[in-house]
Amino acid sequence: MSSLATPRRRITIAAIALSLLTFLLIDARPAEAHGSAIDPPSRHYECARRWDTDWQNPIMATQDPMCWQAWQGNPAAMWTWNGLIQDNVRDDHPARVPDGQLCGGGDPTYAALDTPGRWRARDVANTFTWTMHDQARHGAAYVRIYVSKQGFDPLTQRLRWSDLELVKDTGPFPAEGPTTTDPILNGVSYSYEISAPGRTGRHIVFAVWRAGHADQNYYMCSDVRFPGGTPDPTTPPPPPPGENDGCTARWSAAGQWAGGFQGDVTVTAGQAAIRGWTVTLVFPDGQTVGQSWNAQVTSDGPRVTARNVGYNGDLAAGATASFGVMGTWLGVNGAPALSCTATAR
Ligand SMILES: [Cu+2]
Repeated sequence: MSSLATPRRRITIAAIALSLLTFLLIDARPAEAHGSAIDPPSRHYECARRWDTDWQNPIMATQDPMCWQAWQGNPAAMWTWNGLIQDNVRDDHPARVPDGQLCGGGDPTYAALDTPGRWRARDVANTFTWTMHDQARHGAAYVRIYVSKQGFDPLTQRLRWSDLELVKDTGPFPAEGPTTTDPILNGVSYSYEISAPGRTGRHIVFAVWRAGHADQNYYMCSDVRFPGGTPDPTTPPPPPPGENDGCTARWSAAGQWAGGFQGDVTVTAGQAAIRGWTVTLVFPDGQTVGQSWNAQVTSDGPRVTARNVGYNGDLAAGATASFGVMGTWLGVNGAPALSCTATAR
């Protein structure tokens, strides 16, 4: 009997060690995550929250067309709603985040957030409470909150810096307060009273949050509707062509062994020639990527960004390039979600 007990105990210890490691890995993900505005919600937080597990449901196209075009454009960006950041901006936000790209934080991965249209808007009074969430307890060097000026039309215009009025600058503050019990947020929220007089109808509340631990900057657009103004047209204008039609990316698992895996990605140009590509991979099970080849690869938690290198960015229409990654996994090794953004020739 004891000869059976020993291996069984060994298995039990191994199982406990594995579940502990899995727990640590899973637990590390919220800590690496960051945050955004949650009320009124930023475009990316709202779309992620509403459609996260149902993002291919075609009903979204009519119920929530702006989220639909964002999910269609880049699902990986929506899953990483908490990672819309730019590093090392040195407080020169307009230099990194040009006019027309404010809602996407100047990051092409999030370009769909800049598309004007009928984003779901929260009804607010001219004085309202704005709340953001800090998952990783970064605190802030500052949060600067802006509201668009009267006359700006979020249905038809892309947001520019000159469209905005600064209504709040918090200055530095530490991460403070109780951790929320919400499993997705899992951090601390900060609320501010915002006063935006003289405005009616649809507007955008834009914010820059510079984190307290590093020169790490978050950008976020929340859609609101002040009392008065004209209601939204019932027939929306047709959405402009997608920003991400220039290429597609396909994953193929090339190998898997204890703790490790290798995968190959094939990038295919669309109906026009391109001169560069960026593939975003979001790994569902806490995998991390170590080595890579034929691409410049950077990782931010589960989100891995791969850019072409000098010799494989220029592709004729329909032509392909490929790159590979090697990484580690534990417990479950699900395939990543991929999206591809091209630079036009
Ligand atoms: Cu962070």
